Amino acid sequence: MHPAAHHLRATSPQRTNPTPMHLHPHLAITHGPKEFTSVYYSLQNWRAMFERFDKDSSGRIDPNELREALCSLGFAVSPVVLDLLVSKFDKSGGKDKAIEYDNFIECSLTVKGLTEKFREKDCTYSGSATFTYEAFMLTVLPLLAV
Ligand SMILES: [Ca+2]
Repeated sequence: MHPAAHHLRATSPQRTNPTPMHLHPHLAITHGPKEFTSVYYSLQNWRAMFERFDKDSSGRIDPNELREALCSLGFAVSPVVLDLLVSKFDKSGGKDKAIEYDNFIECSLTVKGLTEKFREKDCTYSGSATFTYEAFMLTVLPLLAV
């Protein structure tokens, strides 16, 4: 089991927060992905979201399902990035080209964190931003999935 899963299961199952995560852009600045999950999202919310996006009920999120999931969370990624995400978070060794529940949460939070950090530097939403080496490292390192 991934460490993030332990973290999630430690939260109260009664806790609910129906507000979509992209409406809380300020929260990711002070919380890493895992902390964000434990504080603001219950396991039930994630499970419901996973089941909603797992259209074929395969128990895994394939690239098409992931694209729709990320889109509905407010993140439009290119096919190349989508492929990279699936191969990075598919912990089955890459045979299935699909992401299991725990890794889907981690994937979503990583995309959210990275996108919001980028948007801090891309205030006009041009899709382009300038980082110094120092700023880049400080931005990306806390969000790397371990
Ligand atoms: Ca599926």
